[in-house]
Amino acid sequence: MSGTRRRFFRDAAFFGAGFLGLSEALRGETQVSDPQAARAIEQGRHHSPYGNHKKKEAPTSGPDPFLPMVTPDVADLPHEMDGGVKVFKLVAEPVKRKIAPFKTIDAWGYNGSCPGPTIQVQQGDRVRIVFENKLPEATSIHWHGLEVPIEQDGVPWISQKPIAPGEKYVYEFTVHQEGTFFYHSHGAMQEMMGMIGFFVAHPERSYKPRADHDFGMILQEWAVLPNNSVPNTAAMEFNWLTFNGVSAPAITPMIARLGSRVRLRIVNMGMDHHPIHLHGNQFVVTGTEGGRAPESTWYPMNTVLVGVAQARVVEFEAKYPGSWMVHCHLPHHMMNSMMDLLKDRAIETANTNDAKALSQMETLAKSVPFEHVHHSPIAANANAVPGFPQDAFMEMGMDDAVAKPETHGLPPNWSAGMMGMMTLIRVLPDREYEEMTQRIKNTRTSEQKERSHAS
Ligand SMILES: [Cu+2]
Repeated sequence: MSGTRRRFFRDAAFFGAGFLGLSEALRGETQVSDPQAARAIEQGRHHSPYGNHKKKEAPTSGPDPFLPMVTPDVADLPHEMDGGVKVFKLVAEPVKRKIAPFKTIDAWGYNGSCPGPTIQVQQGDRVRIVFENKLPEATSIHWHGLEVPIEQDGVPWISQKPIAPGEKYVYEFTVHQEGTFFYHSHGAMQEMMGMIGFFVAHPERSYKPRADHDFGMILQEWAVLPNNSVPNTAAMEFNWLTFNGVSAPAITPMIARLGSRVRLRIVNMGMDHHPIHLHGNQFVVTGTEGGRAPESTWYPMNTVLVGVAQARVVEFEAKYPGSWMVHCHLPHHMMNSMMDLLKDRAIETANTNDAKALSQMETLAKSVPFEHVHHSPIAANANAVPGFPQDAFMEMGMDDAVAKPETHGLPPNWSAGMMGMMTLIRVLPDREYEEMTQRIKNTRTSEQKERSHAS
């Protein structure tokens, strides 16, 4: 038994049982090789608001196959099997995250990613997360929404000792729920440095109706001063808003087939609440951070408020072709920080003529790695109108800088209309959908080849 393992058992015993007064029978049972036995041990320890709905008769067949969720711009965390246990390796570490073509921040995340890689399991799975702390300070992981034994809850000093820099720690539990959960550091400042990732538990028996596409989005806010790369985690005002760690227009659009049913899982890990709006369609909320909602509670809407620490799962029938916006509707969350381009300069748009402002913009544009596309037309007397300009100088077209297979075929200067928490769900008819998925596959394959050549 390694030192880490020994320490784990000692701590689990101290915090999980002795400290909290749990019965002897539960102590030290967190690591078992037989998932069935583990499940039996944990049964009866969880209470659901709907009653003891998890007590089910012996399964006659295995769990239904499930459709994995896609997290745009974030990878899945792979796992290995140890007997019947799914084993994941998660490393907390500093991460450089390019949130816009001209802005890279020093965030903290997991396995080189911020947000951390997506963990996908199935209801009933026994899961082990071998965790390593490569941060310069102590941390722990909380499994948000999951009903796990107290010694797995990841709260420093309450349910475990903080995990010191360089230390490993093993979490292990049975996932008896289904739904959209997430993992995060239980330190408030670390949360605001980006330490969160999806933990999706697919149901043992498929949801009805079945979805054909399943996408996940994590909402985050950042306060990063111009010429700076480190987020100010004490700030209450945010100048960068991201989906899955990227700001529009750099966010990868979602691709769906016309006529399909689309599921969108949205998780908020920030300081603000975000009303997430879908254009051109109505959706229903089919789940929360607590799991699937009964169909009798579904009603049509197109804007769902995702509060801090909440998850909202929405579904809709993609029956209209087009590139439909999915965005936060808070006006200040539909912007990027222009200040990063201006640095210590100011554009004198409010009290000067268009020509001067334009020449300033062009000078600025030369200093950043994309071409500034001419802004939308303005009236000849624009400067005589009180309040001008509002959006006239906001838009920054950067189609080439953010081009990827998923943006293929969008109209020229599409990127000028997108900033902040904003992305597209592109609903494509069969043939275009097939072409698009092939294009994506080809690009990813050649990227993989390039990577393996380089390493
Ligand atoms: Cu918002």
